[in-house]
Amino acid sequence: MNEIFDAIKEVCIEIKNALAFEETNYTQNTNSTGDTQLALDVKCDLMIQKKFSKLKCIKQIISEEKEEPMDMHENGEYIVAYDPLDGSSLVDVNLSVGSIFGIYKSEVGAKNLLASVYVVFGPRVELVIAHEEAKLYRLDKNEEFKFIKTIKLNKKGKHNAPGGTQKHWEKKHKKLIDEIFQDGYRLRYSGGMVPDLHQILLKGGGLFSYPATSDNKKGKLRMLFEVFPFAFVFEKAGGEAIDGKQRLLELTPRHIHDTSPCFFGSTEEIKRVRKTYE
Ligand code: AFP
Repeated sequence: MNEIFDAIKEVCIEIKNALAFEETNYTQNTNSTGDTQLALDVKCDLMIQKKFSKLKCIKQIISEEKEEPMDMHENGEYIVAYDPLDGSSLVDVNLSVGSIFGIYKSEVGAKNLLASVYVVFGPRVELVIAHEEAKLYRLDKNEEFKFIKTIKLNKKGKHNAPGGTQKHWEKKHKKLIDEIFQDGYRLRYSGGMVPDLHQILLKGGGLFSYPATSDNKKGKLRMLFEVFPFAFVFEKAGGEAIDGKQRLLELTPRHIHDTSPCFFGSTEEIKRVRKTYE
């Protein structure tokens, strides 16, 4: 597994450089969930594919930017599902974006998730590896990742990141979010899942939500590439991650690009979500 972590550390330096200088033009193509692909999305996907193709321990890769899984090494024991550049639509407005990886044993599925990694490309490049614990690393001037700290969430936070188009929210969801703001929580939502969740993790807690909406009954965020890896991080950091009722890491996608409503937070906030959605 460490060689996969090392490969991710290497490739995200290439992605950092591509983000700084590459054009942000769109291609003619759309990915499996209908997003028009940026040339950068495709470029980052190919960088990761090339890097993982050299690791004999990887049996298969599944990318948000690819229609189907791609076989790598027959005797490999791991499947890596990844979102090469999450929040890519924010690059041309110079906001933080990220990459997300889920490392699965033998076959994909929440119960086979062994570890997850996400990278934040912001003023600094930071990387979180969740295995036994959730650990934060930061890229230093020698382009090496230095360990910073083990991430531990408080029982209750003060930040609220409410996703989804508000006019399509269910009434009960709007009531939940309004009450949380009434209790003095601050709005922290950039439209990039990686920096938004990173802020809640590093600031000790709060709530990120992307619910089912009237225009998106199954939510927007993808289980294998986005939802499961972050659910793993939040649980390792002492928080919780649910779909409103059930632990996200108990869900089983029927298709590799399936999405799910999702709520990530510290325990007090998730308790409020459960009460709303019971
Ligand atoms: P893009 O990758 O298309 O920029 O979408 C980003 C994202 O998948 C996730 O990072 C955000 O939390 C969410 O979508 C933002 O969705 P809304 O634009 O509907 O708020």
